[in-house]
Amino acid sequence: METVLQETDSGVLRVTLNRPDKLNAFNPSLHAGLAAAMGRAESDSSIRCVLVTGAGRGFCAGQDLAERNMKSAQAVDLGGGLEAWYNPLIKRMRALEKPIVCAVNGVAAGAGANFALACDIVLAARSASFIQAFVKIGLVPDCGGTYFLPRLAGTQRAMALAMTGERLGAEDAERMGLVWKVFDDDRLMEEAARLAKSLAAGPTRSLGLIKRGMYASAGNTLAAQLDLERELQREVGRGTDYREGIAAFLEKRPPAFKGS
Ligand code: T3D
Repeated sequence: METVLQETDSGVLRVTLNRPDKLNAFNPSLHAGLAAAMGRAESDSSIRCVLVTGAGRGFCAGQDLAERNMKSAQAVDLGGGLEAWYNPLIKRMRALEKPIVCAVNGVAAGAGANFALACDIVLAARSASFIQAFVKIGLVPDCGGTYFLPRLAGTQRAMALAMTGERLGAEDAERMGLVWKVFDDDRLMEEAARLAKSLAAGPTRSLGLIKRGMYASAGNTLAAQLDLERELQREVGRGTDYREGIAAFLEKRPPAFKGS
């Protein structure tokens, strides 16, 4: 069975984590499948948006803990797994200059929660939840959790979520800014597909550079950010989608963006 499913439709690459009996926990096969999907999203210009979700009742329960069953007293190097799999995944997601929509269909725990937060727009089913489960097994948040959480929710909430490992319901996650919108469970995928399709029909270069600008701001001064905006605007201003946007406005018709 494929542990990561890839389907394309109308410029959207839908990526489904597919180990439902293990709540889509990360194992080497799932990591390899995600790396392949990222490679496709990076190299195929017909893909203009990525939509990530999970099969079954969970989104992703983080690291597959059965793979960490210690049989000896020998020390383990968990940094190796982060270096090999998780860190490159998160870096590639943030560097991809195309939108990534995440549809959190159920529980998102540990690395699964932070993998969701690494996406650009996060939607959640009303029954979904987020758990910074790391502390319950004596670990610290990874997959960018210590970066995303304080920035999205503020240090106080980030600290409490990480230190208690408390389950956060979708509506509270929305209130805290971890999630863009919550939908009734039976509407989540329809709404996520609608959003992804509309982004895929958008001005892809502009969306990609919006992403670059927004994510650069965390480490920039206002002056540096203004300089960056000037350069990004210069670049999109040379694009055909900008010309099309202006023409469509003046002709009072919807724009037909080509993504360039
Ligand atoms: O090791 C490194 O590389 C370091 C990096 C670590 C990154 C991390 O992600 S650490 C955090 C790992 N994740 C967790 O600690 C979460 C563990 N799971 C849970 O706490 C619960 O399963 C949930 C709260 C997520 C959901 O609870 P519930 O009651 O809805 O479901 P369940 O019955 O616990 O799970 C259903 C099945 O999925 C069950 O299998 P079974 O008994 O039916 O065969 C369960 O064992 C399995 N499962 C759930 N999470 C994991 C898992 N199997 C392996 N690894 C999991 N993480």
